[in-house]
Amino acid sequence: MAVKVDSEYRKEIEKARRDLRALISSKNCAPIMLRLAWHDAGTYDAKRRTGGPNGSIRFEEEYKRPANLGLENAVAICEEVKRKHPRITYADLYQLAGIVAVEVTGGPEIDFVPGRKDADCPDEDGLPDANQGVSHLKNIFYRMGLSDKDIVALSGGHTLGRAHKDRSGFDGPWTSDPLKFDNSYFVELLKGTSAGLLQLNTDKALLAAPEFRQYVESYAKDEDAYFRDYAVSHKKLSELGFITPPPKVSRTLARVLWHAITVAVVILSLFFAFSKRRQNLACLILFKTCPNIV
Ligand code: TBV
Repeated sequence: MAVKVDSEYRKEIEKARRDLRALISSKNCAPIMLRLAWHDAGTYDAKRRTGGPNGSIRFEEEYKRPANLGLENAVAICEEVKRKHPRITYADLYQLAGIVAVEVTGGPEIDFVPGRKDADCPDEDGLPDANQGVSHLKNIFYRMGLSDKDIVALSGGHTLGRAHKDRSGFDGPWTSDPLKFDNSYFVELLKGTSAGLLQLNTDKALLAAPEFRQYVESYAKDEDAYFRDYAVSHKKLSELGFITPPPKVSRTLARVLWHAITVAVVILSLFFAFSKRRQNLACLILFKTCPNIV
């Protein structure tokens, strides 16, 4: 299910993208915008087909939950953009904000497909708990239909931002440059806590399980590989439960193919009708239908 995306809607999206770039850069709020996009999407349940990126975090009941403390500010910042572009759904707006946050801090470009529908009530709770380890992390992400690779790639989102004592109770950033999106989260994670940077239980879990650790090691070595995988995982996260309309190219292709088939059928039937053995019959039909032709 999706909202109708016409050319006007696409234009509004591009204008909102520009507004978000300027707003996020001037307010230095990329980290909380990325967290907003993640917390709106991260409630998805693939089996029950509930939750997901549906704008439900705009409801007070949802943003006031302990796991979402601080996101009220991000919701308010997005409201400025919503006022200027009221047709854009909250669901699209929050995911666009997350993508722009990654882009303006130097991260990879992430493909954005518009058309998400807004929920009309809050989602059930369902985000992970920072104090738990490997199996909890897996349960939460598998419920969303995401993989071990997605878990590690998305965890690298902690390259941005910091924890706040008055929100989560934790304190400090994961990297030394929390406004730059790079692979330093993985580099720091492998170094351990000696540098005084933050590592939660869920961060450390990525070192404990070999199926996670292989990605941590490869991302720490190769930022390009990290960016490629991150862009894929982030797109998945931003589209959980959202049936994306087929891309424009394939719609055009389908139309061309349809015309080609029609033309082929007409040519073939003409060929059939005028082939030697049926010539008489064909002439007869032609004569009967339009006698003045001969
Ligand atoms: C902040 C932990 C993106 N994440 C953040 C905080 C904590 C966690 C600090 C909140 C605060 O005090 O302000 C405690 N968030 C978690 C944990 C989970 C979680 C343990 C469960 C798995 N985080 C994240 C993903 C993404 C983020 C998948 C984005 C793709 N989170 C994020 C940013 C910030 C936090 C950018 O969860 C900084 C915000 C899987 C700021 O600076 O205000 C990595 C993973 O969901 C843990």
